[in-house]
Amino acid sequence: MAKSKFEYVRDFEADDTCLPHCWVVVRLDGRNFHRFAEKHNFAKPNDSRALQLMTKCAQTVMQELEDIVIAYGQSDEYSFVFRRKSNWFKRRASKFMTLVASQFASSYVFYWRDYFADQPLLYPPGFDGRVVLYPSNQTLKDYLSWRQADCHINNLYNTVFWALIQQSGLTPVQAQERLKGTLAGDKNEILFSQFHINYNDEPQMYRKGTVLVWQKVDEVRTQEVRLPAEMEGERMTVTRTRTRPVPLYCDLIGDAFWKEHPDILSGEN
Ligand code: DGT
Ligand code: MG
Ligand code: MG
Ligand code: MG
Ligand code: MG
Repeated sequence: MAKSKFEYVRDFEADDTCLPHCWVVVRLDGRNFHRFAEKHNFAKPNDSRALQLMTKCAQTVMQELEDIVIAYGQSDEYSFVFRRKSNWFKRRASKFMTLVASQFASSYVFYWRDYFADQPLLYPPGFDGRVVLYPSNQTLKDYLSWRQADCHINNLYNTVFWALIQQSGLTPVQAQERLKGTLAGDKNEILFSQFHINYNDEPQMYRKGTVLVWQKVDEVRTQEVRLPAEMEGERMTVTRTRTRPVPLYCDLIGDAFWKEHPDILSGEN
Protein backbone atom coordinates (compact mmCIF):
# COMPACT_ATOMS: atom_id res chain seq x y z
CA MET A 1 0.00 0.00 0.00
CA ALA A 2 1.28 3.45 -0.91
CA LYS A 3 2.44 5.52 2.02
CA SER A 4 1.24 9.07 2.52
CA LYS A 5 3.73 11.91 2.59
CA PHE A 6 2.93 12.27 6.29
CA GLU A 7 4.35 8.88 7.10
CA TYR A 8 7.68 10.37 8.19
CA VAL A 9 6.19 11.70 11.45
CA ARG A 10 6.20 8.14 12.78
CA ASP A 11 9.97 8.48 13.09
CA PHE A 12 9.44 11.10 15.79
CA GLU A 13 8.23 8.35 18.16
CA ALA A 14 10.94 7.70 20.72
CA ASP A 15 12.19 4.18 21.24
CA ASP A 16 11.40 3.05 24.77
CA THR A 17 12.17 -0.66 24.53
CA CYS A 18 13.02 -2.15 27.91
CA LEU A 19 16.49 -3.68 28.04
CA PRO A 20 16.33 -7.44 27.29
CA HIS A 21 16.39 -9.99 30.11
CA CYS A 22 15.74 -7.42 32.83
CA TRP A 23 12.81 -7.66 35.17
CA VAL A 24 10.34 -4.96 34.23
CA VAL A 25 8.58 -3.43 37.21
CA VAL A 26 5.63 -1.08 36.88
CA ARG A 27 4.73 0.74 40.06
CA LEU A 28 1.48 2.65 40.37
CA ASP A 29 0.68 5.13 43.10
CA GLY A 30 -2.60 6.86 43.85
CA ARG A 31 -2.60 10.53 42.94
CA ASN A 32 -3.11 12.74 45.98
CA PHE A 33 -4.60 9.90 48.01
CA HIS A 34 -4.09 11.87 51.17
CA ARG A 35 -7.05 13.95 50.02
CA PHE A 36 -8.87 11.02 48.41
CA ALA A 37 -8.74 9.03 51.67
CA GLU A 38 -10.08 12.01 53.65
CA LYS A 39 -12.91 12.74 51.23
CA HIS A 40 -13.98 9.09 51.19
CA ASN A 41 -13.75 8.59 54.95
CA PHE A 42 -11.06 5.93 54.88
CA ALA A 43 -10.46 4.42 58.32
CA LYS A 44 -7.16 5.52 59.89
CA PRO A 45 -4.48 4.39 59.66
CA ASN A 46 -5.68 1.39 57.59
CA ASP A 47 -8.91 0.95 55.71
CA SER A 48 -9.32 -2.72 54.89
CA ARG A 49 -11.95 -1.94 52.21
CA ALA A 50 -9.54 0.34 50.41
CA LEU A 51 -6.69 -2.17 50.61
CA GLN A 52 -8.91 -4.99 49.36
CA LEU A 53 -10.18 -2.86 46.49
CA MET A 54 -6.57 -2.13 45.50
CA THR A 55 -5.89 -5.87 45.51
CA LYS A 56 -9.00 -6.61 43.43
CA CYS A 57 -7.74 -4.10 40.85
CA ALA A 58 -4.27 -5.67 40.88
CA GLN A 59 -5.78 -9.14 40.36
CA THR A 60 -7.71 -7.76 37.40
CA VAL A 61 -4.50 -6.30 35.96
CA MET A 62 -2.73 -9.65 36.31
CA GLN A 63 -5.57 -11.52 34.67
CA GLU A 64 -6.22 -9.09 31.83
CA LEU A 65 -2.61 -8.31 30.91
CA GLU A 66 0.21 -10.68 29.96
CA ASP A 67 3.33 -11.94 31.67
CA ILE A 68 3.00 -10.57 35.23
CA VAL A 69 4.57 -13.09 37.62
CA ILE A 70 4.14 -11.35 40.97
CA ALA A 71 2.65 -8.14 42.33
CA TYR A 72 3.06 -6.37 45.66
CA GLY A 73 0.84 -3.69 47.13
CA GLN A 74 0.60 -1.47 50.20
CA SER A 75 -1.09 1.84 51.01
CA ASP A 76 -2.07 3.48 47.69
CA GLU A 77 0.56 1.72 45.59
CA TYR A 78 1.00 -1.54 43.67
CA SER A 79 4.06 -2.94 41.90
CA PHE A 80 3.77 -5.39 39.01
CA VAL A 81 6.69 -7.55 37.91
CA PHE A 82 6.79 -8.77 34.31
CA ARG A 83 8.78 -11.89 33.55
CA ARG A 84 12.33 -11.25 32.38
CA LYS A 85 11.82 -12.62 28.92
CA SER A 86 8.45 -11.06 28.28
CA ASN A 87 8.14 -9.79 24.73
CA TRP A 88 4.70 -8.29 25.27
CA PHE A 89 4.29 -5.23 23.01
CA LYS A 90 7.94 -5.69 22.09
CA ARG A 91 8.83 -4.61 25.64
CA ARG A 92 7.79 -1.01 25.06
CA ALA A 93 7.83 0.73 28.44
CA SER A 94 4.99 3.10 27.58
CA LYS A 95 2.73 0.18 26.66
CA PHE A 96 3.43 -1.65 29.91
CA MET A 97 2.94 1.44 32.02
CA THR A 98 -0.17 2.84 30.39
CA LEU A 99 -1.95 -0.51 30.12
CA VAL A 100 -1.30 -1.27 33.79
CA ALA A 101 -2.37 2.20 34.92
CA SER A 102 -5.52 2.41 32.82
CA GLN A 103 -6.66 -1.15 33.60
CA PHE A 104 -6.06 -0.52 37.29
CA ALA A 105 -7.84 2.85 37.35
CA SER A 106 -10.90 1.65 35.46
CA SER A 107 -11.10 -1.39 37.76
CA TYR A 108 -10.92 0.89 40.81
CA VAL A 109 -14.03 2.71 39.65
CA PHE A 110 -15.74 -0.43 38.32
CA TYR A 111 -15.37 -2.39 41.58
CA TRP A 112 -15.69 0.54 44.00
CA ARG A 113 -19.26 -0.30 45.08
CA ASP A 114 -18.36 -3.89 45.88
CA TYR A 115 -16.06 -2.63 48.64
CA PHE A 116 -17.64 0.72 49.57
CA ALA A 117 -21.36 -0.06 49.58
CA ASP A 118 -22.19 2.92 51.81
CA GLN A 119 -19.65 5.40 50.48
CA PRO A 120 -20.30 6.99 47.08
CA LEU A 121 -17.31 7.60 44.86
CA LEU A 122 -17.12 11.41 44.79
CA TYR A 123 -14.65 12.01 41.98
CA PRO A 124 -12.51 10.01 39.56
CA PRO A 125 -9.24 8.81 41.11
CA GLY A 126 -5.97 8.78 39.19
CA PHE A 127 -2.75 6.76 39.43
CA ASP A 128 0.73 7.68 38.34
CA GLY A 129 2.99 5.00 36.92
CA ARG A 130 6.68 4.40 36.44
CA VAL A 131 8.77 1.66 34.90
CA VAL A 132 11.97 0.46 36.51
CA LEU A 133 14.26 -2.28 35.18
CA TYR A 134 16.07 -4.66 37.51
CA PRO A 135 18.96 -6.58 35.95
CA SER A 136 19.22 -9.49 38.40
CA ASN A 137 17.15 -11.60 40.75
CA GLN A 138 18.91 -9.98 43.67
CA THR A 139 18.03 -6.43 42.63
CA LEU A 140 14.42 -7.47 42.03
CA LYS A 141 14.22 -9.10 45.47
CA ASP A 142 15.80 -6.00 46.99
CA TYR A 143 13.23 -3.82 45.20
CA LEU A 144 10.35 -5.80 46.70
CA SER A 145 12.09 -5.82 50.09
CA TRP A 146 12.40 -2.04 49.87
CA ARG A 147 8.65 -1.63 49.29
CA GLN A 148 7.83 -4.03 52.13
CA ALA A 149 10.24 -2.30 54.51
CA ASP A 150 8.55 0.98 53.57
CA CYS A 151 5.19 -0.58 54.42
CA HIS A 152 6.49 -1.69 57.80
CA ILE A 153 8.09 1.63 58.72
CA ASN A 154 5.03 3.68 57.71
CA ASN A 155 2.56 1.30 59.30
CA LEU A 156 4.36 1.19 62.62
CA TYR A 157 4.55 4.97 62.68
CA ASN A 158 0.92 5.41 61.63
CA THR A 159 -0.34 2.85 64.14
CA VAL A 160 1.24 4.71 67.08
CA PHE A 161 0.44 8.13 65.64
CA TRP A 162 -3.28 7.38 65.37
CA ALA A 163 -3.42 5.57 68.72
CA LEU A 164 -2.02 8.72 70.36
CA ILE A 165 -4.70 10.81 68.64
CA GLN A 166 -7.68 8.47 68.80
CA GLN A 167 -7.05 6.93 72.22
CA SER A 168 -4.99 9.51 74.13
CA GLY A 169 -6.61 12.61 72.68
CA LEU A 170 -3.41 14.19 71.38
CA THR A 171 -3.58 16.61 68.49
CA PRO A 172 -1.75 15.57 65.31
CA VAL A 173 1.00 18.10 66.11
CA GLN A 174 1.39 16.73 69.65
CA ALA A 175 1.49 13.15 68.35
CA GLN A 176 4.16 14.13 65.84
CA GLU A 177 6.18 15.79 68.62
CA ARG A 178 5.84 12.71 70.83
CA LEU A 179 7.21 10.48 68.07
CA LYS A 180 10.04 12.74 66.97
CA GLY A 181 13.36 10.88 67.23
CA THR A 182 11.81 7.59 68.39
CA LEU A 183 13.16 4.30 67.04
CA ALA A 184 11.13 1.22 66.15
CA GLY A 185 11.68 -0.24 69.64
CA ASP A 186 10.38 2.96 71.26
CA LYS A 187 7.24 2.89 69.12
CA ASN A 188 6.59 -0.77 69.98
CA GLU A 189 7.03 0.15 73.63
CA ILE A 190 4.57 3.07 73.48
CA LEU A 191 2.03 0.82 71.77
CA PHE A 192 2.44 -1.90 74.36
CA SER A 193 2.65 0.11 77.58
CA GLN A 194 0.18 2.86 76.71
CA PHE A 195 -2.35 1.02 74.52
CA HIS A 196 -1.79 -2.67 75.32
CA ILE A 197 -1.19 -3.26 71.63
CA ASN A 198 1.34 -5.89 70.65
CA TYR A 199 2.36 -4.64 67.22
CA ASN A 200 2.99 -8.19 66.02
CA ASP A 201 -0.68 -8.99 66.60
CA GLU A 202 -1.81 -6.30 64.17
CA PRO A 203 -3.25 -7.76 60.92
CA GLN A 204 -0.62 -9.13 58.55
CA MET A 205 -2.22 -7.27 55.64
CA TYR A 206 -1.41 -3.98 57.38
CA ARG A 207 2.09 -4.92 58.51
CA LYS A 208 3.30 -6.82 55.44
CA GLY A 209 1.20 -5.51 52.56
CA THR A 210 -0.22 -7.88 49.94
CA VAL A 211 1.70 -10.25 47.68
CA LEU A 212 -0.12 -11.62 44.64
CA VAL A 213 1.14 -14.88 43.15
CA TRP A 214 -0.37 -17.30 40.65
CA GLN A 215 -1.80 -20.38 42.32
CA LYS A 216 -4.08 -23.21 41.30
CA VAL A 217 -7.44 -22.90 42.98
CA ASP A 218 -10.49 -25.13 42.77
CA GLU A 219 -13.54 -23.12 41.76
CA VAL A 220 -16.89 -24.68 42.51
CA ARG A 221 -19.98 -23.47 40.71
CA THR A 222 -23.42 -24.80 40.03
CA GLN A 223 -24.51 -24.99 36.45
CA GLU A 224 -27.32 -26.28 34.31
CA VAL A 225 -26.79 -29.83 33.10
CA ARG A 226 -27.06 -30.14 29.33
CA LEU A 227 -26.99 -33.91 28.82
CA PRO A 228 -28.47 -36.49 29.09
CA ALA A 229 -31.93 -35.31 28.09
CA GLU A 230 -33.81 -36.83 31.03
CA MET A 231 -31.71 -34.75 33.44
CA GLU A 232 -32.35 -31.54 31.58
CA GLY A 233 -32.91 -28.52 33.78
CA GLU A 234 -31.16 -30.05 36.75
CA ARG A 235 -28.30 -28.22 38.33
CA MET A 236 -25.11 -29.75 39.52
CA THR A 237 -21.89 -28.47 41.01
CA VAL A 238 -18.81 -28.49 38.83
CA THR A 239 -15.30 -28.05 40.15
CA ARG A 240 -12.69 -26.55 37.88
CA THR A 241 -9.06 -25.96 38.66
CA ARG A 242 -7.94 -22.52 37.58
CA THR A 243 -4.75 -20.52 37.99
CA ARG A 244 -5.56 -17.26 39.75
CA PRO A 245 -3.64 -14.39 41.37
CA VAL A 246 -3.97 -15.24 45.06
CA PRO A 247 -3.22 -12.77 47.89
CA LEU A 248 -0.62 -13.70 50.50
CA TYR A 249 0.30 -11.57 53.50
CA CYS A 250 3.81 -12.75 54.08
CA ASP A 251 7.41 -11.72 54.42
CA LEU A 252 9.29 -11.11 51.18
CA ILE A 253 12.53 -9.95 52.73
CA GLY A 254 13.84 -13.29 54.01
CA ASP A 255 14.70 -16.32 51.88
CA ALA A 256 11.74 -18.46 52.95
CA PHE A 257 9.25 -16.97 50.48
CA TRP A 258 11.60 -17.41 47.51
CA LYS A 259 12.41 -20.99 48.52
CA GLU A 260 8.71 -21.75 48.74
CA HIS A 261 8.02 -20.20 45.34
CA PRO A 262 11.10 -21.01 43.25
CA ASP A 263 9.14 -20.82 39.99
CA ILE A 264 8.75 -17.03 40.24
CA LEU A 265 12.45 -16.33 39.67
CA SER A 266 13.31 -19.43 37.66
CA GLY A 267 15.08 -19.03 34.33
CA GLU A 268 12.04 -20.14 32.36
CA ASN A 269 10.46 -16.80 33.11
P1 DGT B 1 1.02 11.63 45.60
O1 DGT B 1 1.21 10.15 45.60
O2 DGT B 1 2.33 12.34 45.60
O3 DGT B 1 0.11 12.10 44.53
O4 DGT B 1 0.29 12.04 46.99
P2 DGT B 1 -0.39 11.08 48.06
O5 DGT B 1 -1.23 11.96 48.92
O6 DGT B 1 -1.09 9.95 47.41
O7 DGT B 1 0.84 10.57 48.93
P3 DGT B 1 1.47 9.13 49.13
O8 DGT B 1 1.22 8.23 47.97
O9 DGT B 1 2.89 9.35 49.51
O10 DGT B 1 0.74 8.59 50.42
C1 DGT B 1 -0.43 7.83 50.40
C2 DGT B 1 -1.56 8.55 51.10
O11 DGT B 1 -2.73 7.75 51.03
C3 DGT B 1 -1.28 8.83 52.55
O12 DGT B 1 -1.50 10.20 52.82
C4 DGT B 1 -2.32 8.06 53.31
C5 DGT B 1 -3.34 7.67 52.27
N1 DGT B 1 -3.80 6.31 52.52
C6 DGT B 1 -3.41 5.18 51.88
N2 DGT B 1 -4.02 4.11 52.41
C7 DGT B 1 -4.82 4.57 53.41
C8 DGT B 1 -5.72 3.94 54.33
O13 DGT B 1 -5.92 2.73 54.34
N3 DGT B 1 -6.36 4.76 55.22
C9 DGT B 1 -6.16 6.12 55.22
N4 DGT B 1 -6.82 6.85 56.11
N5 DGT B 1 -5.34 6.73 54.37
C10 DGT B 1 -4.67 5.97 53.47
MG1 MG C 1 3.97 10.00 46.22
MG1 MG D 1 -0.06 8.51 46.35
MG1 MG E 1 1.85 6.12 48.04
MG1 MG F 1 -4.99 0.66 18.91
